[in-house]
Amino acid sequence: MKVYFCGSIRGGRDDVALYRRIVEKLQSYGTVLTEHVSSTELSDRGEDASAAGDKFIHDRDVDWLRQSDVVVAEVTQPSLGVGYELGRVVDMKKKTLCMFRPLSGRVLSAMIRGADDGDRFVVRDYSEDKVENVLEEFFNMLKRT
Ligand code: 6IA
Repeated sequence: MKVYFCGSIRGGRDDVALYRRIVEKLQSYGTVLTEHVSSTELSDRGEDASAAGDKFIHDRDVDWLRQSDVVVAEVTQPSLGVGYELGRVVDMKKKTLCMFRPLSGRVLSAMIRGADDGDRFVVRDYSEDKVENVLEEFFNMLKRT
């Protein structure tokens, strides 16, 4: 199974330790195409991108999105890139889990919360200590469908 993980990069790297935990858990279910999103070496300036270029990153990521079987996004830290990826994914009709932490004090964008259709695109509120449980529930549900 190919899993595409979305998390904020230039939107801010506050949650990178949590992204790391999510990616580690996801690796027990399949290949994570976007492991670099959880890299602590990648800063919010994205300097490392200069060699590759933004067009390369965009085109490669959209291609990976197309190839993926499942998409998991941590959406607490607002990110234009993550929002864009989720919009594309809705059109691709992929199974998608968006994970949001209300304890952050933020309120999730209506365009993400409102896209929940209870089937293909689901939004789950969770707290940091439950991150592995949320992923287990989602992948167990996938096995049943
Ligand atoms: O707007 P943001 O930068 O917060 O968008 C983050 C989202 O866009 C992530 O879920 C990624 O999938 C994607 N994305 C944004 N920037 C990059 C990137 N930068 N590399 C890969 N995916 C990205 C440079 C990385 C470097 C190792 C070449």
